[in-house]
Amino acid sequence: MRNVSMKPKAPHRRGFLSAALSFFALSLSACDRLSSEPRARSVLDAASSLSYRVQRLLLGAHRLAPEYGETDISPVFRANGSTDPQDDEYLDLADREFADWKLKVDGLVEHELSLSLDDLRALPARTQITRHDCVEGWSCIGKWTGVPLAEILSRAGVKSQARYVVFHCADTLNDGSLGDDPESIRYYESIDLADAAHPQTILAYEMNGKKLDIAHGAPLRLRLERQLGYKMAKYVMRIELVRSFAGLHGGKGGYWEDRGYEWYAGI
Ligand SMILES: Nc1nc2c(c(=O)[nH]1)N[C@H]1C(S)=C(S)[C@@H](COP(=O)(O)O)O[C@H]1N2
Ligand SMILES: [Mo]
Repeated sequence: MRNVSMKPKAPHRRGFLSAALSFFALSLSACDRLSSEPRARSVLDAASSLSYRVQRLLLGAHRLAPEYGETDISPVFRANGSTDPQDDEYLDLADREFADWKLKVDGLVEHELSLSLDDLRALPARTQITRHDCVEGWSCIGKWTGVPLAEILSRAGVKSQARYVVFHCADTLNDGSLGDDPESIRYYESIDLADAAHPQTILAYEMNGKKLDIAHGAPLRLRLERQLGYKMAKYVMRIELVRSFAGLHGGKGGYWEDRGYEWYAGI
């Protein structure tokens, strides 16, 4: 499925730089503060800080994931985790083809946002063909189109106290992998501001040239190309800027992190 002789396409650095320069500068300074600040350090220490810090150092915060060509796209892109959410709110939105859906952006921002799919489509878009790696050991190559997260955050205005971006999803994950887990909570994830500012971090509304389908996270899902699949929240409803994710459910920053997976799932 993976064509190893294929050369990654040239990255679109310039577009990103002009679009997100100010936000980028902010996130770099946030990064510096992060490494010197004891409280943030202790959260990182609990969440695999070694691999996080080593990867950041060796690979650089802004290294691009490889991009592929149209012929590399997997004929079938496996869907995983929630693939057909049965939550009432989600079913109502899906019934009307997400015409009433709005992405909320709140928390430590200057301006709260509420964006429809049309609003998102009117923003600058990025298309990327990338390989998705699931922690379970499978990979697929797909083409994703969406809005760079940096575009949204620069419109919301990230307050200086913010350190992380939390994604709140519509689905209660029930794939049987947790047995009879009495906890019925919706999927959630978090990333830092350096990853939020990365050019390949997009909120995708299209997959392989078509409207994103329900199995793969309609109407909007995160693509975070340098980390494993579980970081890439599907069915995103709300984006919250926070100082710390210690108060979010189990305190490890994500649904699977709270069940033992690493917070920084670099590949
Ligand atoms: N909201 C939500 N996002 C999610 C999941 C999920 O169950 N719910 N599963 C994760 C996992 S483990 C993977 S591998 C990818 C799967 O994305 P796909 O269905 O498009 O292959 O979504 C991730 N994001
Ligand atoms: Mo996964």
